[in-house]
Amino acid sequence: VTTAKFSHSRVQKMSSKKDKVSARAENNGDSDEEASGTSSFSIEFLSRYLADKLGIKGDDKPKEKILDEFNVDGIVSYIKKNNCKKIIVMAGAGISTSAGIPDFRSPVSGLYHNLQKYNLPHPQAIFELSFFHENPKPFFELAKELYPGTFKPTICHYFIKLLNDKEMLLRHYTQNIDTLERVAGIPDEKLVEAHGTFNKGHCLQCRKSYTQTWMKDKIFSDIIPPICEDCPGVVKPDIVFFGENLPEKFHKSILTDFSQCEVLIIMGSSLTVQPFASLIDRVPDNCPRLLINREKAGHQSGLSLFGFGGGLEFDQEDNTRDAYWLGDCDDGCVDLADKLGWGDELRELFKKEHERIDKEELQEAKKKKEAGKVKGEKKDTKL
Ligand code: CNA
Repeated sequence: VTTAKFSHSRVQKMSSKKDKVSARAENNGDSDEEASGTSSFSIEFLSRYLADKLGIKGDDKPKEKILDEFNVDGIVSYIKKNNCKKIIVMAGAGISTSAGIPDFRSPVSGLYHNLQKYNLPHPQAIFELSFFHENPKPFFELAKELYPGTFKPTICHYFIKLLNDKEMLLRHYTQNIDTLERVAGIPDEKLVEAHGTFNKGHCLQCRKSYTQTWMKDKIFSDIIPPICEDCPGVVKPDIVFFGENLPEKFHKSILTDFSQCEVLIIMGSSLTVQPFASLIDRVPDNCPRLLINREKAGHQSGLSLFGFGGGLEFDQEDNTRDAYWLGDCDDGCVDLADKLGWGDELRELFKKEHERIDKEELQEAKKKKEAGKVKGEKKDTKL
């Protein structure tokens, strides 16, 4: 049960490096919120375990069929029939790859396959706090390459924005740190950035807070690592590294959101990072779940790995509520939107927003160029 601590870890690591992961989590000084999140998770975990072991799993009644069809059509017809207004979206790096940001684990294009130049002991080290303390440079060099502000949101981001505009979004839980949800206009109160964000940063020693602009200036001026103005500490963006606690908002929100979820949509995630991956097991038993991804994922959740059931059931004979759509997230979202009757609206929003962003970038570049010219002219006159 101790392995179910709510710090950032990976399923595969939990068995092989079980003790190390628990020890790291325990050393992190859990907040009250985290403690409450942890205990509710542990209770859920224990109750399933006991129910299984004591054979009180429920009666043998056949499970109620929730979806007419186990595909996008089945999900859309469920949403329409039940007028669903409490949809939760869970997302991973796959919703941003079409914007040009690599994910972690895709073969060839994934980040983990392209980190040789940083000379790391192992690929995940770049996001491990212990390694960061030893050598923060690789992380900042990578951050420079992937810095938010250089990319535009995808169709998928605007699909989630439209869900919200139509008052159908209960919450969007993202593992992404690229801030593209914010750029797409998903409001802060509907957004849970489970693995933190580049939006703000803190000094690791004195905790002084820094803005994204301050960090960006330093990183792009090659002042790597950025050093605190008040002490010799390194300033790290508020993204959650392996071994760090997840944000308070995550722990608070999951306690109330998932029990009222009407439909869960999971997009672009391998569902291997815990505790995020196990959230799929927190929705009610009769809540339909749709996975939109290039590959099947989530059919082995945290609980099912321990042999306690759980995970997406689309491959099981007695599946009543789970569906998947295999392919690119953007295509999956367009299909969903078309079937919900707002495909054209989605295409229009995407086009309009991208035009707006392009225009703003052009104006920004023009301003910078003019400012550079003025500086140059001043220099010339001095000379
Ligand atoms: P992952 O483990 O790399 O998995 C990505 C999943 O998405 C895989 O199953 C891919 O097959 C799938 N995929 C990739 N591209 C597409 C696409 N266009 N359409 C459909 N499916 C696609 O990433 P996870 O998000 O599951 O792992 C969580 C990590 C990744 C978090 O800690 C993140 O912080 C981290 N991450 C975030 C970003 C970002 O912010 N954009 C980028 C890279 C990694």
